[in-house]
Amino acid sequence: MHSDSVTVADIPHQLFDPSADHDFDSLPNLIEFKLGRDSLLTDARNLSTFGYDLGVEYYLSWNENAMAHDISFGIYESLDLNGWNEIPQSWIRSVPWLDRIERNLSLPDDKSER
Ligand SMILES: [Ca+2]
Repeated sequence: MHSDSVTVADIPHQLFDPSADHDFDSLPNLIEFKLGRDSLLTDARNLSTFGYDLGVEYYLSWNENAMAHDISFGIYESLDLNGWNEIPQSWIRSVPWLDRIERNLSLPDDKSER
């Protein structure tokens, strides 16, 4: 009998442990799920785009799984790698797509512009 529903038996056992990294790409299953990656495929490249528009702003862009709304994480900044401050979520622009959420953070080159 064929069914379109997914049961626990259909999920590979390697995915049950949120801290496991069975594809050895240094991303635990929980992070892979949040970022919409395949936990069984070594695909840790191109997780995000970081760049700098000369004299304008720094930017960071990444995608998240639209269904992983119960997992959140923060973006932190530091001037000396000792003290860290979380960047307010209000600074992150979110664009919802059908299967993912595109997140974009832009920081002005001159922080006085914030
Ligand atoms: Ca992994």
